[in-house]
Parts: sequence; C-alpha cells; structure tokens
Amino acid sequence: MSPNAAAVESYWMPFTANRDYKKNPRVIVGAEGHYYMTEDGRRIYDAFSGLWTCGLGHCHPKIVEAVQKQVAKLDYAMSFQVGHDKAFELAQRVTAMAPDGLSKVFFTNSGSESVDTALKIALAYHRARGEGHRTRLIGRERGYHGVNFGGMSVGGMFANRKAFGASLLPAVDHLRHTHDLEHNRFTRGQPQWGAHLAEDLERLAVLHDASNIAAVIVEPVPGSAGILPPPVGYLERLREICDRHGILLIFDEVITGFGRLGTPFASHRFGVTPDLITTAKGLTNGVVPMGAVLVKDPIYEALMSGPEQIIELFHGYTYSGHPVACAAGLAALSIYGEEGIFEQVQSLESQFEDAIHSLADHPKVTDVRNLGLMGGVDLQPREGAPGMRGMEIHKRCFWEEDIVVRHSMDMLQFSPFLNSRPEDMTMTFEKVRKLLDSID
Ligand code: PXG
Ligand code: PLP
Repeated sequence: MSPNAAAVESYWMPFTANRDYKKNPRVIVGAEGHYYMTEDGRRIYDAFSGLWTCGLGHCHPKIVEAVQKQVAKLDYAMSFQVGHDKAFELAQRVTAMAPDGLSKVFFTNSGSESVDTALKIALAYHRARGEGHRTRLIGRERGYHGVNFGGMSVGGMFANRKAFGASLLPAVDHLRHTHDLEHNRFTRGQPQWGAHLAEDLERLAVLHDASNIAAVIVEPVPGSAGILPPPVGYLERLREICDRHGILLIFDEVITGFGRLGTPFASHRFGVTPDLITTAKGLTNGVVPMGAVLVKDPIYEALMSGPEQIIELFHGYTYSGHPVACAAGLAALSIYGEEGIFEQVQSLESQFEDAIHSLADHPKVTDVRNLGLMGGVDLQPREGAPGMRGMEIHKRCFWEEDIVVRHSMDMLQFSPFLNSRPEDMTMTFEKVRKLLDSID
C-alpha cells in the first residue's frame, strides 16, 4: 500500500528537497536485480545501484538467504566485552582482501561512523606514541566524509557545512581540490594534468608545522562532490609527503571500496597504500547498514599499551559487528569472488566510458568525468534557477523513462551495477540524452 499523505508528511527525508518531494512522492515498494518496483507495477532501472551501495544488484538471493538464516539464529550479541563468530570471520575475510599491512578492522554502521572512527584512531595513535601535539586534521575541498561532526569538519562541501559554523572541529584545514576545467574538461579516466596539486600539503605542513598534523583524509576518487578522478601521480605524491612528515594517510573508500574501480579497493588500483581505509556501502551490498575501518598493524599495536585490564580505545557502537550485518557482509564478500565481480568491472569500464562520453557533445553538457564504474555529467545550469535542470532530469527519468538517475544540483551521477549488462549502460545515456534534448 502506498503511504498516505500524513505518513509522507511524518517523515523528514535525508538529503532531500522535502517540500518538493512531498508534492508527488516517488515511492519504491520492492526491488529485484537491477530494478526497483513501484506499487503500480512499473519496473524502474536503477542507474545508481542504490546510493553506490548495491553493486551486486538488489535482493541477491545468496545475501537474502544468509540474512534470513542469521536473524533466526543470533539476532544480536552484545558487542562490548563479548564477541560472536561471524564478526571474527568477517574481520578476517575483510583484512584478507585489504592492501598489504592493513590487518586490523573496526566495525561501524555507516560511512560517517567509519570516518569519525578513523579520525579518532589517528589522534589516539599519535598520543599513545608520545606525539599528542599532532592534533590537526587535513581534509580537502570538495571532499565528502559523511555528516557526523568529524567527517563534516574535514569535508569540503560548503552546503553541508554552512549551517554548523563554529561547531565544526577547530584544528582542521583543507587541501585544494583537484578539479580544473581549464586543463581537464571532458577527460576520460584520470587526468594527466595536476599531480603537482598534492604539493598543497607541503604548504599546510609549513603553515601549521608538520609536527602538529595527525592525518590527511581524502577520497581516492571524490564521489558525492563530483566524481573527480585523481590526476596521474597525485595520490603517490600525497603518500610521499605524508611519509616525509610522519602524517597518517586515510583513504575514504566508502564508495571506491569493494570493486567500484575494478579492484577490491582503490588503493590496489592506484598502487598507493594508506594507513587507514574507511569503508561501508559495498561491504554488505547495502543490505544491512555496516561500515568498517581498516587499520595498519603498527597503529593497532601502538594502542595496545598500558594495564591489560583497561580498555585501549574508548570508542565503539552498540551495533559494531552486528550479527545480521556480518552475515550480509560474509555473503557479499563471497559473491565478489565467486561471480568474478572485479573482473566484470574491468571489462565494463571502457564501455561505460564510451557510453557516458556520448553526452560530451550535447550543448547542455559542460563536463563529463569517469573512472571505473563511477561517472559524473555536469549540466549548464538554467539561467536564474540553479539545480532545476538536474532535478527535472531526475524526475522525468523516474516518471517517464522508468530509470533512476541521481542528481546533485546540476550534476548527474552514475553508479552502474558492478555486473551491469552493457546494453543497459547504453540505454541509460540514450534516455538521458533524449530528455536533455526536450527540457529547457
Ligand atoms: N565517505 C564517503 C566517501 C562517502 O561517499 C560517506 C563517507 C558517508 O557514508 P554514510 O553511510 O554515513 O552515508 C559517504 C557516503 C552521492 C551519495 O550521491 C554519496 C554518499 C551517500 C549518499 C549519496 O554521491 N556517500
Ligand atoms: N545515546 C544514548 C543515550 C545511549 O545510551 C547510546 C548507546 O548506548 C548512544 C547514544 C549511542 O548509540 P550507538 O551505540 O547506537 O551509536
């Protein structure tokens, strides 16, 4: 049954233009594979695979079965002071997939919690080593690290920060972002120009004195703020500078983790290993909320000090390592291997690139960017109505073309399934083009 008007009014929707949405709600009642279902029986193709979450498709039978079995066997186990079998198993399986040296994992329930956890571990680590003066955290303009206070503070999206002014963390600074239309407009894959922008970290290391900086956090490929593939050599340079100054490097792989770039983590693809990795989304294929922070062994070891009866890190969530989430995670990890998902992404990447760049010659399109199965298309904003074109494309895709296309202001974002059919990727951009032709 569709929600009634009062029910719709009761729900304050996240990151949604509530008043506009509630005039004509777009409601999903089911999902299967690559499609959502509406109450009136329409099947809607999901060109965003959830919110970058469900790369394996919706309601994957193996995950559904694992979750059903687990919830009937062990619904919840206290996460502090008692553990359960699936959490240990998942920890081992996740670290086995991780880049070399990241051999410990801390479980959370979302990307935002993963980010705040990673920042706290970084601060606690330096303190445990007698470098408690390392308190400053460095993010990057146009970074998105979730919405909790830590992640919001290191994040670089002005709209997410604007209302929270003086309550943002004080000891934070930001690298400049890497997006440069003059040099890199309509680049396919990683831009050649821009590795030197990593030197901005040297500027901040002088300004704040490197010995006061705890960590740098970046998305290897910024997602929410625009799908901005890193210039060739940029991440390598950032790693070198961090090493030179004893600064921890955190990769926020909430989107790029678990195959989006054709490798288990972006770190593998770029050949750059950070000290911590934050993940969520693909860990359980979005089926049960869960996140994880991967940590290099020496960081964990540095914190295993003091009297043994005392907790080493005063941090954790009621639902850390929730049994049902762990069951979903174990099933998802098996599928990545059994179904050759990372190899599928590698073979789909160039078809996706061709399909998304088919929009590059459209007069309303000002830039197209892609890497792995991540893509962004910037539209020329309508005079005097920023965001309106993006919203119209999103709505008309849903109502007229039976496809979900995500927009953020006038940027369209694409997150195809990791096991997409090539013809569906082509269809996606044909439909978008048709609508671009017909809107103002
Ligand atoms: N870090 C990164 C890099 C993310 O992409 C988070 C942290 C926060 O995760 P949670 O689970 O707390 O939402 C994210 C989330 C979009 C979009 O349209 C992206 C996210 C969420 C919703 C929409 O790009 N990323
Ligand atoms: N607020 C109160 C009053 C709590 O008791 C707790 C947890 O016990 C929390 C917040 C934190 O909740 P969670 O562990 O689910 O993040």
